[in-house]
Amino acid sequence: MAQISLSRRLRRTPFSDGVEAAGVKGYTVYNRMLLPTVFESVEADYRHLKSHVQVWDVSCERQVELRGPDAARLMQMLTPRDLRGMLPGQCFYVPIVDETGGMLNDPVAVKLSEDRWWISIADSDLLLWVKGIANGYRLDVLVDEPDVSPLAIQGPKADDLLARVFGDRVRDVRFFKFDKFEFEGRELAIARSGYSKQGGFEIYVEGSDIGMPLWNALFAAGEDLHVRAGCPNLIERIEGGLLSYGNDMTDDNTPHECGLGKFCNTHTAIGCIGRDALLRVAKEGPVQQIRPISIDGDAVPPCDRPWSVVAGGKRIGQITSTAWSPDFNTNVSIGMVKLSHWEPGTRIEVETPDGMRGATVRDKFWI
Ligand code: THG
Repeated sequence: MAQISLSRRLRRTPFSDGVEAAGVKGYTVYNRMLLPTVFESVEADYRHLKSHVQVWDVSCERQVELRGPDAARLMQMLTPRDLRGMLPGQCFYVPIVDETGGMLNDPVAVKLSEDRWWISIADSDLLLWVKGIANGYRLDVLVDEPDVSPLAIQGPKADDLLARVFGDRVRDVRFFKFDKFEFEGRELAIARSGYSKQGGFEIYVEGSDIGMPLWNALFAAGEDLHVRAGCPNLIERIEGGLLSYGNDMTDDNTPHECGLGKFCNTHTAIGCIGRDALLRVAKEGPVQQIRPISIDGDAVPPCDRPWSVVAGGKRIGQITSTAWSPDFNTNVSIGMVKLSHWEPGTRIEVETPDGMRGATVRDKFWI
């Protein structure tokens, strides 16, 4: 394989020195930043994630900060999720939509205070959209990208590792809430969240200068817990049904097509820019939707472009993510399927690069 050429445009992270020393074998580019994809092998990393604890450099989950009297108003303009009940110290998974109801991003919103928010973004240029709205509506709010880099601690031993570095109080942080903890004289927000179903935390590392000191402290404290460098794992995230913006959905899809209707309160999300468009489409209901799909046979190749899904000679959808699952002994997949074929148990065919394969629509993801 050809190499990727590094330059200023492809940003390193505060933890890149640690990631390289840990022997990273593969990177992807996410928000114009390096995101590790493999350390030992995708399958070995998966086994380790499910057994021990990993430290993930997810700096590429950049923050869009909203600060000022109109911060809460601006945040509600971006999403059909009703934010009125959200308190400081909470995190919300929020679909972000444009004026047509199309998905622009699927970030985690972090409410620091009434007038200070972070939007922890997936891979799209959300900062530009948010700045455009703030300026176009003449809102009293500052919008920028702060020097904040998330470091995820994921796996069954995540509580034990973080308790050693930040104290036992970290065990009390509840799912999708955060609290502040001190490291080298700095107050850091630590949330119980992360892009795996194995449990764990995300540390919002404020100030690049403490990146490597924190990285080193975690590895020194966790030697006997078998702590390793890791990264979002393709197999585990498909088993868990965690969506990937740009892969599983784009701005052509509504949140309802993505199965994110449970994170929308379109009727009461007054001010949301996509509200009218979403009210129109929600009335009819989506005609295609994301589904877990199991592809028959042995391991299929990586899915680097959508694979057509067919039934009765007609195209009825596409597969956008797939991986061989050792735990479930099948190719776990995420696809978008038309209404006529989305019932659980429906048999379909997938055009893989290796030829046609039978597949089954499932009722739920694997974990
Ligand atoms: N953490 C943070 N920022 C992120 C991600 C993250 N930004 C990029 C990307 N990931 C955004 N996408 C997601 C997708 C899924 C989840 C979070 C961000 C997620 N979903 C849970 C689920 O579906 O089970 C829980 C949702 C809920 O119940 O609220 O965690 O991972 N900081």
